[in-house]
Amino acid sequence: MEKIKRTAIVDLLKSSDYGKNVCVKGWVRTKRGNKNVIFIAVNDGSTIKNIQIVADATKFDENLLKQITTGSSVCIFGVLVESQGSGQTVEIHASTIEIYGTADETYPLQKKGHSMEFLREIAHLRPRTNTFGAVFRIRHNMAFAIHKFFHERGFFYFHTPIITASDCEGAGQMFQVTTLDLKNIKKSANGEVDFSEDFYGKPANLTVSGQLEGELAATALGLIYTFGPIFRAENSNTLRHLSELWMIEPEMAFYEIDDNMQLAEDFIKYCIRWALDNCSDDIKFLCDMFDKELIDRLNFVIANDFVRLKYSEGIKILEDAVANGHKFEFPVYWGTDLAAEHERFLVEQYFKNPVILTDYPKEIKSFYMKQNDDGKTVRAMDVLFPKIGEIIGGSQREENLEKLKKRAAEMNVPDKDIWWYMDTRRYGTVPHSGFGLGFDRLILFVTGMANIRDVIPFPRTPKNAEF
Ligand code: AMO
Repeated sequence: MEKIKRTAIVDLLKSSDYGKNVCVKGWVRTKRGNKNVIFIAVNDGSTIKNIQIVADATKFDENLLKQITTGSSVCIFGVLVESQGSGQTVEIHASTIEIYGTADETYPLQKKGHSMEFLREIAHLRPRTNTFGAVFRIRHNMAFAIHKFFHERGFFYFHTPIITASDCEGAGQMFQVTTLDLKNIKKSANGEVDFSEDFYGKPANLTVSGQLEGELAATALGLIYTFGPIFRAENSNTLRHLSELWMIEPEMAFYEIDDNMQLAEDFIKYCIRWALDNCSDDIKFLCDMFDKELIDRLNFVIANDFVRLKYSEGIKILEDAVANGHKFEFPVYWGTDLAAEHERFLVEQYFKNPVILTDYPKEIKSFYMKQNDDGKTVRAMDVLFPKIGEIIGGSQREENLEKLKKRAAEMNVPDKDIWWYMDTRRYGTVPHSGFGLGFDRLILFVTGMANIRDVIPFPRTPKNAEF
């Protein structure tokens, strides 16, 4: 007999080929029944839904049936049948059952309703839960939507390096990469480490951003984006910070700040629309389980224009709130870097809408941002989101070589580290802009999860690099 190939459960559940012989492979979620009939719920990860297997208990070996426990893996052949029970349209009446691997009572995912903290301790197994299956399927779909969005608009995916010898982005502390023997470091007479012996012959780090190299590409290919892991060694133990995160950084020649803002808004809305259209089962599950307002919030963001506001106007609103008795933990004044509580006040209480805040004081932003004529502010833009705070940071770039050099010197960025970056301004400089979207924060928003550690398979945070 010709061997029947396995069909994914997502496809079986859509099928109406009643009477067809099919094969399903997956992991047992639950088993119930009596001495005559057994019902087994099997999941193979292709969808949040299980398929129900119905087995005539009298036709199978008792020992085999005993081994079908939660967590065990099975290969089942049977006939696809229209289901009589509620909750599913089809089921499989089993003819043969093979056990690939058993799972005994020590399998940690026996009961329903584990805490998120407990599941983080077993991050190697948590993808087998409904919640994490949903989150990681959505994560995949978001990555796909991102490539699709940029590809459709003529952007090129450009690979920027993960190891870098320059430390000029100033976005956060860096992880050093070295092959030096840490137990036996050679030092010069003045106590400095001799990096000539190190792998690259000089200090090297994991990158905090692909932007600077992205600008090299944009000033050649026009429209590019990067999408990869970046690393920040800040000691931030919050619900929104990772030390290893994924970032998307588009960079566009001939774009000014308004074009940059429009792209950022279109981009986020496209991704959210994609999630609603293509991950509806998973989003509905997360909405029902964790965050009843999730779907409404996603639809709201798509339907409404983001507010565009200058930093100075934002400060004014916050100062007025303080004058009217609103209490913030951190002080509000022109020149301060906004804290999450300030950003969330603007977004969640004042405008009740995503906000793009622009034209920040130059002192709190990077050297490469385009300087405004007022001499005080730069053409920066941060996109602030409900529940998340800052989801995007970006700017129009300073394209004038002399102005850029002056600002780099003021901010102590050594010329020897960025001579290659300066060449973009030296030869055929153009107005250009870009931004960085935190992929994990986007997933946080789209899934409605509360903690960024629960939207990346294996989170890296201070004192935590298990698995
Ligand atoms: P920035 O430093 O603002 O921009 O970062 C861009 C976005 O990345 C996300 N993000 C983080 N997410 C989780 N954990 C972290 N530790 C973390 N740090 C940043 C946020 C943030 O908005 N190259 C510039 C942008 C530019 O001007 O193009 C950059 O790196 O969502």
